[in-house]
Amino acid sequence: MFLDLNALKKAELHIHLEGSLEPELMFRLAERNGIKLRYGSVEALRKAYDFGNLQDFLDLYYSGAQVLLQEEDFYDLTRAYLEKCRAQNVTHVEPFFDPQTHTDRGVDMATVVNGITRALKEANAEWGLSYGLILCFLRHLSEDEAERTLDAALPFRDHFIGVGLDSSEMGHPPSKFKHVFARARELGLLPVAHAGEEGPPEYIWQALDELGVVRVDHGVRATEDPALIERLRKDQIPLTVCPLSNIRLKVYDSLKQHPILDLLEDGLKVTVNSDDPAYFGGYMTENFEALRKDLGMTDNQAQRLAQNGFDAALVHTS
Ligand code: ES4
Ligand code: ZN
Repeated sequence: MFLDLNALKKAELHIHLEGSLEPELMFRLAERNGIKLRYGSVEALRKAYDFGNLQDFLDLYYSGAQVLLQEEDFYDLTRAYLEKCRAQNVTHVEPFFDPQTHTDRGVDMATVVNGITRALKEANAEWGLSYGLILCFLRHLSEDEAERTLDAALPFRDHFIGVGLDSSEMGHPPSKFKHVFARARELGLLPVAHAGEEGPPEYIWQALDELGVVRVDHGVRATEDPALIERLRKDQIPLTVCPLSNIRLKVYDSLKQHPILDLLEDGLKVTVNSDDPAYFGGYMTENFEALRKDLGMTDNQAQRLAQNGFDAALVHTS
């Protein structure tokens, strides 16, 4: 008998809350807020989830997020994701959110943070889920806008454990955000960044050496640079790898080409994550199952990958 991957205790370290917005909830929130969606039905919307690259996806992801307006919307979004975690035995989460996607539409930082935090606190009280929230800066916008976002988040400093960097990678290297990350670190926020998803190994070096990241999101293009692989291995820098995401966004043609198990066997601290589960066809269990089916992941490898998720966590609440 195979190990039950749903029952396996897991931690998720790379999930964008806005990327957990399922079409059904999107339609429900659109109706509640009097917003007309470009797609006529849940089925038509799901059909549009056929992406050629990261930017194709981001266009739909930002458009979908427009239904999020009230504190209750952010609460419902987060609560639905956390219920999924409960069903899949994901007992620790460190989710991202993108405040600029909302504040740039006139939604208050307080509305966003309070809705998300209420759902997280509730899940902790109801079933003991542990968590740490990470605020991401949108890298296609300027560093100055990131600085102002950090300012706006300061009244909520206690609600976050870290800062991240996401959105369109190409042409927006980590070095662009050196100053804002330095200030975040001085505030005691732990730095992470997306790097080496579509971008070159050089962006991973920059995330490490210029932003001081303690964990790299994706990082799979490190395989192109042996010296970088050695650095990640020696320093045990965790990589939050997202297998189904990489296939849906055409980082690899097929999961059979995915390097995650090679990286694991090379001694890197790799973890499995869902990224944007509502858009990429699966949550944590589905990502693990895909690795078993297409890459022949063994039960022992599954257990090591799941344990790495807890080892790589930024907060250790027991
Ligand atoms: C993202 Cl897959 C991915 N990459 C970069 N930024 C993102 N934001 C949401 N999902
Ligand atoms: Zn991501």
